[in-house]
Amino acid sequence: MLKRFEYKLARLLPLTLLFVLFATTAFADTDEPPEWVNLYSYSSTLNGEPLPVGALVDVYDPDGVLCGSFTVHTEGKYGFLPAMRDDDATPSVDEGADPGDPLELRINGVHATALGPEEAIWTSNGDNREVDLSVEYTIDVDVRPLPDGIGTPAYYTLYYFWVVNTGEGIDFFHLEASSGRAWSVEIIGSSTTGYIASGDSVEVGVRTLVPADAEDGDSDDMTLTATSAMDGTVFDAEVVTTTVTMSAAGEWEGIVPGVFQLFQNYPNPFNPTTRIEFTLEQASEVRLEVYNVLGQSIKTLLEGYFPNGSHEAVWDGTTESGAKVSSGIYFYRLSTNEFSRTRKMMLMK
Ligand SMILES: [Ca+2]
Ligand SMILES: [Ca+2]
Repeated sequence: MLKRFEYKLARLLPLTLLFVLFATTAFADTDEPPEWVNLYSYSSTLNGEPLPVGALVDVYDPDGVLCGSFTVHTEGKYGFLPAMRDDDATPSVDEGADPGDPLELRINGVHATALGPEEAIWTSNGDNREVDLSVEYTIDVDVRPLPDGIGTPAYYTLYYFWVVNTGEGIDFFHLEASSGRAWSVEIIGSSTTGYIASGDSVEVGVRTLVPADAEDGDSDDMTLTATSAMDGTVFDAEVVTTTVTMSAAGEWEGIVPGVFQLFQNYPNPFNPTTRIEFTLEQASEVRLEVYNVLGQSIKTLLEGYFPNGSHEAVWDGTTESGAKVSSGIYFYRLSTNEFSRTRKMMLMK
């Protein structure tokens, strides 16, 4: 990490200041300053197009030691990228190349072909070597949504997506969520832009606010789109649908005006725990139970006399005896002496 940090600084500071920095930090215990060879290019490509901004160029010595790193900030170009020399004063640590060593360059983690005009070789300290690079690799990102959800007017419905890099190199993506009915959509818990290594996945939460004037049976199609910054490929998610439900009486499900409100559990679907919130207009006896699809009570989460205000319970997907339940639909029921309301939730393992 220290080296990466120093390489980043190397782009920002004049060489004189850099020299002082190295001399007073990593190399404070020796008299010799570090040595490096600068690599650079005005014309490098990824899949035939100019190297995109955000691409990572790494240089390795023949021992496999990462001895330099550069993030592209001008399309098609990289450098100066200092490739560090091994420090003779630290024989037990290999910091990088020895004079005459061939260097390997990788772009986004994938081996790049060095096209010249000069060879990628560690020559002698302070040399600047122009090495154009070319790399070809497949870029592919899957966006995998969880199943459709059920929304309630004026409440958020939460979804999780997995963005999976199934390509061969590091990708650098942008995320955008959109609603077919222009309902409010927000990406949460994740950056809308970032790097993702080959084979890795990131979890992305998206929440949509169901408008207060939505009607029973209304539905909305929400799409999460990932765009590769490496070649502009657009990867669409399968569409996720929110369907609005209301109680038979025409009141918003879960809201009993003047008595209590029972909110949709969060997150939903969930694994392994979910939170259930409710508010009481006045202090009362309350019982909060979880039921299976057969209508059998499997756990009592809360029972007793509660003051007015907000309360919450957490369900960890276990029964009264502590057994873990299987994936599927469950219900939670909040009851007082006079009223009760039931809501649906989904455990997904
Ligand atoms: Ca050394
Ligand atoms: Ca070495």
